[in-house]
Amino acid sequence: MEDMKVPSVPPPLRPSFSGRLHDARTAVSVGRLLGAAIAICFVTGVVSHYLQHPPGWAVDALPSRPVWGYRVSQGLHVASGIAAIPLLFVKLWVVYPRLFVWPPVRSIRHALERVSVAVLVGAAGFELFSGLLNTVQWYPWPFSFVPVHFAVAWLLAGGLLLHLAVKWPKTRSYWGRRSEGTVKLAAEGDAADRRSLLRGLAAAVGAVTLTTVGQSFTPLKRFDLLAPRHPDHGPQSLPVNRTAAAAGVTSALRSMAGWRLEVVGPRPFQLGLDELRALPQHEVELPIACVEGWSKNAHWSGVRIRDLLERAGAPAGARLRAVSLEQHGAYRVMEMGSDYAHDPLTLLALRLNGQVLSADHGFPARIIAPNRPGVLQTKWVARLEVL
Ligand SMILES: Nc1nc2c(c(=O)[nH]1)N[C@H]1C(S)=C(S)[C@@H](COP(=O)(O)O)O[C@H]1N2
Ligand SMILES: [Mo]
Repeated sequence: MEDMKVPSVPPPLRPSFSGRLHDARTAVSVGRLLGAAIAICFVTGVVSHYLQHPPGWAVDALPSRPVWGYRVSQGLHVASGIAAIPLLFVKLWVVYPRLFVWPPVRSIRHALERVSVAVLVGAAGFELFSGLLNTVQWYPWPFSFVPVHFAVAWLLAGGLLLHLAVKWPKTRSYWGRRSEGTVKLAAEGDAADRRSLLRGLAAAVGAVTLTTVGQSFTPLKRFDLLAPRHPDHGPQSLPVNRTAAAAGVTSALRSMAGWRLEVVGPRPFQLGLDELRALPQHEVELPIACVEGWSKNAHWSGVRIRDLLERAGAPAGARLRAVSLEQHGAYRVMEMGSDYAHDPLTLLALRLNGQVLSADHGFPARIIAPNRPGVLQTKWVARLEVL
């Protein structure tokens, strides 16, 4: 590769690289796998963001089907992000000799290219690192995760497109086995080393994927050794993200005798737990799909939200707001568009997997709706408002 040529008179402290794997063909082979992982991660991340924080005009346009849509999309988001970690390390190892190119800046174009690579590497490292820590709910930084992770994702996407555009002529000449650059390198006899590196990389990606993907892809749950959640660990065979104790609702739950669901609308009303149980009950099979990557199907039963809306005199197309007993916390208030609110599968659930909801799963009543991020499946519901 032209810009990796050893200069005729190297400065004294410049390291020299003799390994054959720092070549353009290896960079392209690893880079396109990394690019594919980042592309999946970016698209699913944008989907997740807009399902959680839809702009006002889009609230009613979000679809409540397929019921498993968010589950698959967010499972892919976290799996592709985790797979990208070994890919990024190997890609950086392959190209790091370029840090020492001499002279460090050859032209304005070269300087801009190096700056854009720095932005790309920084953004990729930040996204994968912050995302991984988010899956274990560890936030060792002063900013709030969601907006920053979202903003830097655009920086990463832009940086990646720019990088592809700048490098395209060269990338193309090393793309296939028969490409001109590859053929030239092969004549120098390094194909076997490259194959070993790529096999090792495939093994690493396979290992991190296999030991984490079971958190959302239940057929592989036996191998779920490294993910923070296991689909079978939790009360009533369902993991818990935030317990009743962590949400500070345990004392409120102790005096549940006085609990009444308040429904606010053109014809407001209140119902005690026994009255809710006396209404027509519906059963649904729907997943909780946490934004942090774990998901699991469960069997829910309770009252249809649309029946409650109708009783409150909600006009057609009305939206819904649910407010939790929880006093603090980002997820105590939730809104849903009319598609979700009127879906026959959207329930105010009272039972989970054949039992009364446990405190950690949202007793006395929680929201469960199809194709929604877990953060919007509000627990410990106190009030429903017709909007
Ligand atoms: N009121 C309230 N509801 C909540 C939460 C919360 O912190 N407070 N956490 C949400 C998140 S992040 C998830 S993934 C689901 C988890 O539901 P589960 O604990 O029943 O599995 O509940 C959601 N509902
Ligand atoms: Mo969650």
